[in-house]
Amino acid sequence: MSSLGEKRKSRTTLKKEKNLQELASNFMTQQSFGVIGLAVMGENLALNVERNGFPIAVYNRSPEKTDTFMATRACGKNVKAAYNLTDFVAALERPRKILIMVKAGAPVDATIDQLRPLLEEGDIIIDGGNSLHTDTVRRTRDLESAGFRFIGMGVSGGEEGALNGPSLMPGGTISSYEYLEPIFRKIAAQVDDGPCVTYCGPGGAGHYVKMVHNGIEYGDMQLIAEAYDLLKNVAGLDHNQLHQVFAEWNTTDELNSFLIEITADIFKHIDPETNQPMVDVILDAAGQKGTGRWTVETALELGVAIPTIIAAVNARIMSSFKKERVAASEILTGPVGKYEGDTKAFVNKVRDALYCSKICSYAQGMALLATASQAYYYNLNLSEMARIWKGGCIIRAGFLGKIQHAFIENPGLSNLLLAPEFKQTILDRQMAWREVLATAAMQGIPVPAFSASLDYFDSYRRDRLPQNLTQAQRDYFGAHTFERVDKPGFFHHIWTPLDEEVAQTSTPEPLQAQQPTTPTPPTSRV
Ligand code: NBP
Repeated sequence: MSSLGEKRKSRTTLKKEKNLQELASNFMTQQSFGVIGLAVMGENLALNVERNGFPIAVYNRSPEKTDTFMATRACGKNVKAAYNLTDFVAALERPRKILIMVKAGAPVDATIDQLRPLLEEGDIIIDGGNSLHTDTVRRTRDLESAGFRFIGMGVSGGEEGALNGPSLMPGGTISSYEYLEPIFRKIAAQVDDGPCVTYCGPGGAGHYVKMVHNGIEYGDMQLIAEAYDLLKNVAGLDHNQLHQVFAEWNTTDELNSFLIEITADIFKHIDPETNQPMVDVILDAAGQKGTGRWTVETALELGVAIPTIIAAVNARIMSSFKKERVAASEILTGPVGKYEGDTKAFVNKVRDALYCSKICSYAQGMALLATASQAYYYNLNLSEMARIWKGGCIIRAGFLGKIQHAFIENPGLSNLLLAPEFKQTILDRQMAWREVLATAAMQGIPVPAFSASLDYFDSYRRDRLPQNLTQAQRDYFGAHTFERVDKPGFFHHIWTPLDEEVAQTSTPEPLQAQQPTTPTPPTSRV
């Protein structure tokens, strides 16, 4: 009896001791990755990292969010919650790897300022939000000069991508990236030729690439919206037919993409309150901020033409004047005639116009990346940029494989429109594209992004544009000088008697009509 009792006792004691050991080891074990910010992106990325075998620690400014996360989605997972940054930092193994997923701007600086005194040399901070690339350059300089490591990383894919595999666009010091690469490669979306992550370049390269990605996303969304407008208001398709057309387009090599797929799905949704198609009860006023506007600003600064993306940002701005537009619609009339053409043929022409416009939009985005790469010494690999956008992100599309291929074939390609497959596609379809725009104009349907794309194509392909007249005007009113088609140098023409008077009284060297002047680049004098 006594030996059985002892056995029983020792078994119970052993179990208790084991539990205590587990508890103690759990307490002592440090987590391999930390996430700050448990909103949509942080929460899902945290779960993605944990699912891929990296125990995580989490912290959010408001403790309620942490409580909810721990009680629901993190329940039973290898996640440690911290309610202050000291505990959060203490929970992480060294060198600490901390992903900040808070609202871009001042909250990122505030978080870094609070973290800094708690960190040690070599610890790595990753800013995964949509930060402005110049902020990333500043933060990299500040943190790396103090012995910390910093990675500015664009993340795309929304809630679902963050959880199941986003497209990751990291930039910063290469050695810091290499340290994190095994984690990034595991959590990124996986496509046929690898995970959707690559080192973009130094400093703000990752956030720059993400910003341009978002600019392209603006362009794609506007082009799809214009196609919808034409199909609905010119071809007269109802929401079921719209669903069918977009679903069919999504099966094609050219248009197969996440955005076309969700567009097809959107038309199936019915508003439970009114029984109307959901899309018809949504207010037609879109916001624009951050990355879309920044893409336009940087393109203007670098002198890169991105008319389709600018048109997309403008279209959102115009849409936001809802009240004013409603009032104007009572006063400013336009064509009211019904479209008399073949509807089926028109739908196919809209598809062609959409694809040609999309090629032009991506040509602009890639040209912007190429110029920024030179200006900021990013050394971007454009085929890799296209590759990492093939999965996980909002602009993921079959067509990105063609762009990847075009830049593999010719890494120095000056414009995507010159790549053989894109050139031929546009040459084959341009008449359909032009017809769609002509119909839109005659029907009074605004198609700013379709038009901007065609203008881009026509401007790019013409050997002579009317800016000879612009140069003449600039020289006329401001003596800005011009270059000639037949000899090098900068010239000024005597356009008016006043010009002549000025030329004669100027000392010591009066400007003569068509005399070469100091070669100042004309663009700097606009
Ligand atoms: P939000 O951009 O909505 O930011 C909310 C988070 O920021 C919360 O955790 C909030 O804490 C925290 N926060 C704020 Br607001 N001010 C703070 C401060 N001063 N100090 C510390 N924390 C602060 O979150 P999100 O939508 O998950 O996006 C995170 C980042 O990822 C953003 O830069 C966003 O642009 C980018 N992004 C978002 C998406 C998307 O689909 N949502 C996609 C790709 C990239 P609290 O709970 O205490 O208020």
